[in-house]
Amino acid sequence: MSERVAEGPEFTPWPPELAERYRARGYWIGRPLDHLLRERARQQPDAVALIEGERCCRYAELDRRADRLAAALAGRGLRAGDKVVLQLPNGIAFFELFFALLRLGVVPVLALPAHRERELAAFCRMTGARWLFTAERHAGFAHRELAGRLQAAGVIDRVVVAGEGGPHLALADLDAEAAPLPPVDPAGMAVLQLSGGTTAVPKLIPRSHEDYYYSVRASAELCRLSTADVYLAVLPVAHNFPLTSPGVLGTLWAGGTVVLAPDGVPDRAFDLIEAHGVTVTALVPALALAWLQARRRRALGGRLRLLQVGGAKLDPDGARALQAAFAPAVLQQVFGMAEGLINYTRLDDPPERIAACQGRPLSADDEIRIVDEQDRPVPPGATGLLLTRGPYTIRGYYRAAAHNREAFTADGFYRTGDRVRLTPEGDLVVEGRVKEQINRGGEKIAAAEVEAALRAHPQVFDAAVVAQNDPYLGERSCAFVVPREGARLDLGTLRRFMLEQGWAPYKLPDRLVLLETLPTTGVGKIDKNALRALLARGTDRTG
Ligand code: AMP
Ligand code: DBH
Repeated sequence: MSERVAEGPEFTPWPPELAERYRARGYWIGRPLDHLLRERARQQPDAVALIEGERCCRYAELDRRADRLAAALAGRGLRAGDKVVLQLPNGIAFFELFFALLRLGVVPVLALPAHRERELAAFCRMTGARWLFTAERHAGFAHRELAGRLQAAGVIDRVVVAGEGGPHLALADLDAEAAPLPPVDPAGMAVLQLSGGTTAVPKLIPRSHEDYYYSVRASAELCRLSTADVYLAVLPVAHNFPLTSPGVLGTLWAGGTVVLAPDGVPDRAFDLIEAHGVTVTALVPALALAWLQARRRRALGGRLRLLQVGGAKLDPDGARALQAAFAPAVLQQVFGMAEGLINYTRLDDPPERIAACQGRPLSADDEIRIVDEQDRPVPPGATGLLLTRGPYTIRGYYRAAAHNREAFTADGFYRTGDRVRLTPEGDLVVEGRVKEQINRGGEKIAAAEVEAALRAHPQVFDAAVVAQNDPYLGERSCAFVVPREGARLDLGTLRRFMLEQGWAPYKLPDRLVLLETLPTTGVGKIDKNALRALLARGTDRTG
């Protein structure tokens, strides 16, 4: 396995002949991503762009604030090409900073609010980031104190806090006269997205201005977003789905209004849908099922027209129940990845078609191949591994040359690790996965990362983590642990250990099975199929 950190190029460009095609077809328009805000601020300065609680921010205000913030950050030494870590919950501050950084050509790593010192430190180590933009508190967690610890440990130099800064800079105090900035290269990196990952060291996804911009525009067109639309963001906006599919950025491109909610708790979300005339929102299946329960006990007024569900597999029965409960809103299945490719069911597809598949590629130039283990195409309709390349799918992870040789084919197709089949109508159905990952209600967990975290415990001899089916989350994580001689281990101990070690809470195992040895395959690798079979049989000893 390839676990060396920080070797290889930051960004792998597309080959010139493909880049030329993507330009000729109008996908790449040679504009930096912040152009979408600039244009709208010029066309409709007084329209409301963002709403957070009682606060609202108009297009011109957001545009001006981003310029002033960019000037202030430049004044404090941030320069084009620098990397920073952006970790903010859903709110106006996220987008002020997001656009300010884009304008400077500073590349944010889009951390999730759930990330803790382990993840944040890894992002800094991999990118050389010295700045962290974070919240004071969010969802009961003191982010500002965590930032202080990272600073004391020398992981970062500068902290900017949205809220009371305490010993750090407060975002509100960063303000300077807007000044002209050097132009940003549209072919260069705009953001570093996070991969759900399969390796012990997380992988970062470099998205260029023009490829990201294209996926946003094409997604907004596919969903027919207009100035009349109001998008409700309940998933964390750093995530590719609510950010770009078409998400917040697609809504801003179309000149609509975005309502930023701290979470997706059904009653609060339903109130927002009614109060703001929300037309579009995006959920993961687990949250969609919670909304379904809520919908059965309360009415929902308003003008919701599009309910997107993605990030993990939505089963056909769940899809049909959502269609019935939220009619006349149209259900849309979205099967996407931060690496690029996004599949959507179309708004006009018959309801049964929408319920039965995960959509089809966004772009006419998304190339897909469904292959067997030897990369040979499977017969039509058969299940195989999904490979893809196209105008908004990366050609390489950030500084991960060795891993890239495994994750991409020689001709540049990304190995998604998803098992899919193609229906006669040309839709994709997700049938499973070969990558060693747990998809916990849409939150992806790399098994290798958790295994390494567990092996660090002094009483753990060895560990293997697999997914177990869960009626609510889709999957949950189950850790098989071989304790050292005489050790006494239980789930609570290991969960506390991982928290103390600074891991994001969603990565803690949901279940523990203690074994005397881990089963191995003929070549001596841990046999995860045997572990999954053990779970299926239910003959284990659980802690
Ligand atoms: P990431 O690479 O972390 O952005 O996660 C993308 C992965 O999430 C995909 O490769 C799929 O494994 C999974 N995924 C996303 N959307 C869906 C969906 N609608 N149905 C099934 N799996 C999905
Ligand atoms: O799961 C994902 O990563 C995802 C799902 C839907 C995604 O990145 C997207 C849409 O853009």
